[in-house]
Amino acid sequence: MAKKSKQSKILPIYILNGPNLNLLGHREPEVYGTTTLAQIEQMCAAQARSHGLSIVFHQSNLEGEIVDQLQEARTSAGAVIINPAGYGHTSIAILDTIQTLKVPVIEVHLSNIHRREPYRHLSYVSKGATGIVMGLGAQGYLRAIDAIADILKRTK
Ligand code: CA2
Repeated sequence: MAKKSKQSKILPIYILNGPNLNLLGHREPEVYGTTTLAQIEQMCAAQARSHGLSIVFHQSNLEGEIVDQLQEARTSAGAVIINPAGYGHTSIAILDTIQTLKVPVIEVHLSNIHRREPYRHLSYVSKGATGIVMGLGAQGYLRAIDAIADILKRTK
């Protein structure tokens, strides 16, 4: 009789992006760079593939939609990367949902929020994050994927 395989399916990394990140590469390149969100998605897919992983990539301007995507991640994601954008500084609802997750969560910001206006220095999301990458531009997403690959390898 064939042995039952113990190999479990590796769930995708959910990469969630908050409000206005759909404008990346088109406005304020001096602050956020010239890479578009579509290019970041492609770069993330390639980086995940290099680690044998896959991604589900979303952007939303709506807080409730991000909460819904995080709730979906509870059962469908192996890890989460989130750039909450402006909601990081305001949304206890997004933090509450992140705190229900049992998988690694990496918060990403393109800019170093501590070098910017004081109202950007607090991120509620950070309280629920496993780790944070900021100030590295679009490369920050790739470093977050590397960190997740490393965490998943060590906790397998
Ligand atoms: O540095 C980051 O990644 C931020 O999360 C970006 C947010 C900002 O509110 C956070 O403080 C830091 C803003 C995203 C808006 O992106 C734009 C892109 C192009 C043009 C205008 C906004």
